[in-house]
Parts: sequence; C-alpha cells; structure tokens
Amino acid sequence: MPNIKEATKVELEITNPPMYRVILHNDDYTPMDFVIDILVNIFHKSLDEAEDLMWQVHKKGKAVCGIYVKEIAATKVHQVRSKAKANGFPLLATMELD
Ligand code: TYC
Repeated sequence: MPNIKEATKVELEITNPPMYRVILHNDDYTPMDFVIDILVNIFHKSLDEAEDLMWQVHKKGKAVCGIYVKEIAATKVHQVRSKAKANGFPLLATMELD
C-alpha cells in the first residue's frame, strides 16, 4: 500500500525546498567599497544594486541580499565571513528561514 504521508512529504520537498534569506549586517568598520565588492562578487548584484543595498544596510542596520536553498545560503554566509576575516573586517552575514 502506498504511504501517502511519505509520498506527500517527498513531493513537497521536491517542489518546494525550504528557502533561506541571507542577511547582511551593518558595522562601523567595514569599508563601503568592500561591502559593494562582496555584493557584486558573492551575491552577483549589479554595481547599482550593490550600492543601493550597501546604503540600505548602512542606514537601516541590515538587509536581505538574497534568498537561496539552504546549502547555497550557507555557502554565501561562509564566503562573506572568510573574505571579511581575511581582510580584517567584522562584516557579518547570517541566514534565516524565509
Ligand atoms: N557602516 C559602514 C561604514 O560606514 C559600511 C557598511 C555597510 C558596513 C554595510 C557593513 O553590511 C555593511 N563604513
């Protein structure tokens, strides 16, 4: 007999994977140009979008930079952290369920 509950769960997972928001947080030390570079190179924003987002984070404290499946979101968070650390900046990215 087919297990309806399992089949439904599998179908939901295939069609609707949980998505995660990646959030960039403001701080007082990371240079604006460095944040823009991160948004262009890690989040694939255009220069205009990157500048707008950077200002949004700077003024409001945080902003969503993208929404991805879990593994991609985690990779972006890790890339931001390691690039920031390598350059001595406290820039922080986090992820949360969308
Ligand atoms: N507040 C920083 C500054 O004045 C710029 C900044 C923007 C830092 C966005 C982090 O996620 C950030 N240099």
